[in-house]
Amino acid sequence: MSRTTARARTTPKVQIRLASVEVLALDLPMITSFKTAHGTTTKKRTVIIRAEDADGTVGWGESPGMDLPIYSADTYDGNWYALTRLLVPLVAGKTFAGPAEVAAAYAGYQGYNMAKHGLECAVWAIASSKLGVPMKDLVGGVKTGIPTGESFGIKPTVKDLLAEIDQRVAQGFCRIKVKIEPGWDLDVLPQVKAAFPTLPVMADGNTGYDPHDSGPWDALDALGLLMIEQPFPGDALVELAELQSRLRTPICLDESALTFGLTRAALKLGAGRIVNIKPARLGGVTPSLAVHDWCLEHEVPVWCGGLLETGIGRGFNLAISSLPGFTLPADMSPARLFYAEDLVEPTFDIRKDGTIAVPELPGCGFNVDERRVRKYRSETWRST
Ligand code: OSB
Ligand code: MG
Repeated sequence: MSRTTARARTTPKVQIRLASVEVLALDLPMITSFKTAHGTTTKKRTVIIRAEDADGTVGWGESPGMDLPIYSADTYDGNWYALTRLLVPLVAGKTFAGPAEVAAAYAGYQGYNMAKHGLECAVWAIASSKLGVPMKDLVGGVKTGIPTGESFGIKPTVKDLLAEIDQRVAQGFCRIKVKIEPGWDLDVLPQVKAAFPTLPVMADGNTGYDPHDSGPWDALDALGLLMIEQPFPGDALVELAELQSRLRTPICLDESALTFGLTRAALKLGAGRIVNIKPARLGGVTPSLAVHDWCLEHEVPVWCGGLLETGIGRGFNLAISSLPGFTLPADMSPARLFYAEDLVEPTFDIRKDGTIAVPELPGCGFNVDERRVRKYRSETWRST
């Protein structure tokens, strides 16, 4: 893999005084449902953070929690609790020398990674706007377009799945990820490979398999998949390492990679050979950069996953994906594929070459449509 090193990154030094922070709970109608081994998402509740500097500069962030603590311990209600009761009260009204200092203020608190991520992003957005430098350049990004794949939920029939893949491939998506669960694997993946023989295909188990069952692994291994993402529960590192040792196909860590330290430990144990960096799961920009840098140094390929973020969250994911270690296609489906309306205007889309442009605007990368944010809001909390 590429041995290019990241463009020199110095933690941006820009004074930030968090004059006020607003936390907004949103109910976003979805136009399609998304089914994984974890369950089905039909309506997305998300938490948006609007931070304002003493000089009036505004920064936006997103904490994309789930309704239930199945993907990780992070939930929508937990995000709300952590942001309004723990994190924002700790930093509001205070002055910091840069975004990393804000993250350091609550580093002693365990968990609440997605809440931490949204707040850190809002502060990075302020730093980016004050400096007039896009996020991509602040984090040392080098790419201008991110090759993007599509993640396909579990469908009623294989025929439905194949028809949907066909559509997406025509739109430019350059890799497909098929969600699997026991009973939706060996009848599905061979047909997908046969129908799209030259397209990179991967499977995502979302922790849905019991490590003590024999599983579909040997048959899936013979298909030449790009990778198999998180077949076993997040903490089943020993079992993941045993499986990886007998497969040719790389295992990719998602639910296991909860912090920088745990990700490193899992890789050293051989529990996987690829990391899905989801900045929200890892707890922010700072830990995501740490995982990226370590993986680049140790030649572990990484790629950027998603949590069905709106354009606000996707803007940061795109900026982080522009780092040189991100050598595999991202899960970065345009918000128009699952939301009636995005929260940014214009929204982003895939280009004919299968990439999404890395935003060049300072802040979250896109123009936030504040009217829409308020239209979908169910609750607001303000620091002052
Ligand atoms: O495992 O990657 C996952 C969405 C919710 C929870 C877990 C996952 C996903 C996705 C979505 O696959 C990908 C996206 O945001 O486009
Ligand atoms: Mg996954």
